[in-house]
Amino acid sequence: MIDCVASWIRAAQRLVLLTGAGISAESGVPVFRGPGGLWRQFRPEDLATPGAFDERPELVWEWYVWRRERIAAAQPNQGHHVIAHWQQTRAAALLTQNVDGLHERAGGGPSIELHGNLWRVRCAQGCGFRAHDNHASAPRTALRCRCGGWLRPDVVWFGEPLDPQALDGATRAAEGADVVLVVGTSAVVYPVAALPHLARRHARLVEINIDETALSAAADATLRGPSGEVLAALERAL
Ligand code: BV8
Ligand code: ZN
Repeated sequence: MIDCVASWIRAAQRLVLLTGAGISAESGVPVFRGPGGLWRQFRPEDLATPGAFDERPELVWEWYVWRRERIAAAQPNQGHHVIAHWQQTRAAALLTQNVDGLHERAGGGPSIELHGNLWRVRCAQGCGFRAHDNHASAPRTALRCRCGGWLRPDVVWFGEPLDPQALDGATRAAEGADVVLVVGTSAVVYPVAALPHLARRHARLVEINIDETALSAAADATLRGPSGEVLAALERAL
């Protein structure tokens, strides 16, 4: 199956990759769902919401600081590097749900970060302030904006709309793709989980995952295994 998918990639004019937390797992960054996805007794759905931040901004910041410290200690793995290589050599479009910035650190160039990036902060009161904020261990208390409001991580929480430009760009990429590789996502979070279904009308849809997911039945090919190893094997077969 590796050789077959490699032949589809070789022939692709518009290769699109959609990634989720699984691609960062081999870098030691915990995924959201399944074993290891919990922080203390909280699920991501408990903390990644505007309501949780309004009620307990310090607790939500503690979760993000814990994640930043894990991510700062992590390195992009071979899966990130293969995708970066394809962005540069095959004009591959990268759509990611990940907010860890590891794709960017792998050096492939611009991607669409559909759920934002936890290395950026923005004003929660909406004064428009937004900035990169690279220090991993932000003060244990939540950060204050110059307008007096809270600063929050510049990510999309549950119940919040995605950035319209990002979603529009990702939708056009999916609709125009001839090969879509969906890597390391449980494909349960919408509207991103709908993107592969937009593509499958006319594109080859390939799932790379260690497990069965909500998308598996719709895929033209599923490559079961750790994404870093599978992507490296595909690169060797090209
Ligand atoms: C929206 C950013 C509408 C923050 C995230 C009720 C109320 C409100 C909304 C809803 C509702 N019910 C449903 C919804 C919609 C909701 C949704 O889809 N919920 C789901 C849970 C049912 N969606 C939303 O709320 C979205 N917004 O709908 O707004 C709207 C419109 C207009 C006006 C107002 C509102 C916003 C969704 C974005 C939420 N933010 N994260 C942060 O990260 O801190 S979601 C979170 O899940 C992450 O971004 C993550 O990327 C994303 C998806 O998870 P995965 O990446 O797939 O990770 P997961 O752990 O699930 O899976 C890992 C996979 O990797 C597994 O399959 C595993 O097998 C595999 N794997 C593991 N290791 C490896 C591997 N594969 C390969 N190799 C390995 N080594
Ligand atoms: Zn402000």
